[in-house]
Amino acid sequence: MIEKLSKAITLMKQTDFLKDQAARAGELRQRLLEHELVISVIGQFKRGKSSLINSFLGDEILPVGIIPLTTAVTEIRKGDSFRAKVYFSDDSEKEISRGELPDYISEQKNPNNQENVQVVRLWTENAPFGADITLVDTPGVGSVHQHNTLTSHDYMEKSDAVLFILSVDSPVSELERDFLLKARKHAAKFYFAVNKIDTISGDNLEEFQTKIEAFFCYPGIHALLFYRASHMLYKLRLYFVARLLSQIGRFFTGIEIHPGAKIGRRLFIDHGMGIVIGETAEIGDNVTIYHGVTLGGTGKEAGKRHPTVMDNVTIGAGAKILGPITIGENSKIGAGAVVVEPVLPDTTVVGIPASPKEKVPGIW
Ligand SMILES: Nc1nc2c(ncn2[C@@H]2O[C@H](COP(=O)(O)OP(=O)(O)OP(=O)(O)O)[C@@H](O)[C@H]2O)c(=O)[nH]1
Ligand SMILES: [Mg+2]
Repeated sequence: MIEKLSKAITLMKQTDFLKDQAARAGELRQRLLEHELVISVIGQFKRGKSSLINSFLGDEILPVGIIPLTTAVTEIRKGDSFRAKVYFSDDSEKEISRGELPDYISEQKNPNNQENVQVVRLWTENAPFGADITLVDTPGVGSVHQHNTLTSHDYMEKSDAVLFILSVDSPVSELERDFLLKARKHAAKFYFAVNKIDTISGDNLEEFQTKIEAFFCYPGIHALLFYRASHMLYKLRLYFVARLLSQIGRFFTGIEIHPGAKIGRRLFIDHGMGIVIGETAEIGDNVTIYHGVTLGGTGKEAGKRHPTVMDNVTIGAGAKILGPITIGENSKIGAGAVVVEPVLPDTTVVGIPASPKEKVPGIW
């Protein structure tokens, strides 16, 4: 393996445009040579990252607390006995005792990392893994201290595996969602763990699991990830690659979103299968779409051929919205409706062709 990698690096170095890849392959080769595997524990502040590592080590070694706490990265390795060393940004280093650890890695003692700690390395005989593994505790993502998020992001990039910690306090926050979306090109190395399940009842735990499933397992989420990537390529005028990626997304999710479509924030696609969204379709924020929905053309128009769906619209299963018409804000389209005329804001339409329906309390 190492030999093949070395040959590939030599070849890559011969071309200018593969320089980055050659450097990355060089790092990987070094890691393989050193038998080093880096596993980082990352997550929003206060999710219990440091606590989890402590219980893994069976030792209250890392400081934990109720206000955002970890301020600098700690790399933990197996050693014969406890030893810790601080590495500063100016390349100086210092051996410290166990009692001094909080002076460098906790926000209270080292606010905003004013000590300019780059990393603290500690060796402990309690590590239940071999010397070739490094376990990394990182500062919380999204606390008021922005440097913490940046540090976690850096570590996410250089780790071989990321244990992303969630907690039952709140299902998945906007911060976590943003972090994960930005990290999606590293998705293959992510593993998830949920903390603090002792704090809620069985019923609440079930509710939490349902919410989490919706986030991680629904094809709608995956379809949107494919769409965001293909839309970016489309904007770069890489039309063929964009379409190709979109078709791969369709194959895996059963949802076809043309890379040229414009989609706002928090689109929720429930069940997903059989959804088609055309090239010139536009979707606002907080829209919900059920399976079998088409935002299509009639075949008669050129240019803008597909619908515009404004904010907060819900489109029922199997509804077909055809042509360059606008569906006004807060409207609802009944399941199976065929909509060929514009729909006013705050209106519910049903039937074929769809027409406004009186509000029925408890149903809409
Ligand atoms: N009940 C309960 N409390 C927990 C659990 N895990 C962590 N905690 C508590 O949650 C608080 C935060 O824990 P930390 O381990 O400091 O969290 P962190 O993710 O490292 O926080 P930052 O370093 O600030 O990002 C502490 O008061 C812990 O005692 C758990 O599984 N159950
Ligand atoms: Mg911590």
